[in-house]
Amino acid sequence: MISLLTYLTIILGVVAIARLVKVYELSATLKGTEKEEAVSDSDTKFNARLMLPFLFAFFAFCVYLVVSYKDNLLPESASEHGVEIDTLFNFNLLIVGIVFVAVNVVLFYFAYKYYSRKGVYATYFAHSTKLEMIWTIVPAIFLAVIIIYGLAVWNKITSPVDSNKAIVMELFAEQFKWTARYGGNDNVLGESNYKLTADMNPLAIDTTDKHAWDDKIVNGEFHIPVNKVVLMYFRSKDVLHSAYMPHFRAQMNCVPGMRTEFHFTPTITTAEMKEKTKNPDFDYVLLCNKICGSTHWNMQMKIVVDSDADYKKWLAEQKTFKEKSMSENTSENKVVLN
Ligand SMILES: [Cu+2]
Repeated sequence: MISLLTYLTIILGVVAIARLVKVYELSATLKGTEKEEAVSDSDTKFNARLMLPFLFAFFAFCVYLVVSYKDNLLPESASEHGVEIDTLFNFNLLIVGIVFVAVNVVLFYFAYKYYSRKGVYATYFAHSTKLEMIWTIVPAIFLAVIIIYGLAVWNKITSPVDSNKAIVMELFAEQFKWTARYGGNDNVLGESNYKLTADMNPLAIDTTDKHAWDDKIVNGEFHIPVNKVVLMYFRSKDVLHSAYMPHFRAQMNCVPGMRTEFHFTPTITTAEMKEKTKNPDFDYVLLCNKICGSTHWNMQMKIVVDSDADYKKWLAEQKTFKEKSMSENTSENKVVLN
């Protein structure tokens, strides 16, 4: 019923506007002020002059937006490749910024300078090869630079890493929490398979794989050492999630049924960052960056970047998969480890 009324209102509104235009045209014909005279020369000139203040107001507004929202941009990068990503973004922003300013200045200045005057006509030409060449080749060069530079950075960031030289770990996503798993003493993650998902085995770990037994399983917060390559694998139990670690400029989708990966090197410890930001409450954070359900907004985990010694100490205190399975499972539905 409401939608029918809405349609009727719109249709009647259009009819009313059409009738009003007709009335205006008729009255103009009767007064003999048809066509060009409908907009006087002084009106045109006034509009042309408004273009310049509008241009300045527009740029002033842009500057105001940048200044007032700049604190909401990404915080300082705390990973090796993050610095390169920031440089790449700033380079892109610079090029786009220059074009943005140039185009708008020319747009409004021309509208101001070349307003319609009686007896003055624009030069007409059908084709200019030179002009076509300029506006094809110049943007092509800039786009090529942006794309080649971007690809080079991306290839560097995603190039394979030797897992023997990295801390191997996994982030497991489910509605609505994260679980971290470390390779343990052998630094190898036990095999997993989504088909093994069960109440007593929520991470779907293959309990027959001996590599899994010493894996460390952690909730609430996870630690990583500074200046070491961290090789992360990502899995999901239910729907698409995305592991987002803004300070490390790292984000990777967690896809049900498959395993994704990313590696990075943290460069600033949590303690150093607390000092740098003069914020004693500062913490690195892992967020979910795919809207995955009702409490997606609170799907997060604290990350602590430690010195190597502190990291090892913390990890030694964490329970292994085997210990956890033994202590948490009741006798009748125990995960069988053999
Ligand atoms: Cu999520």
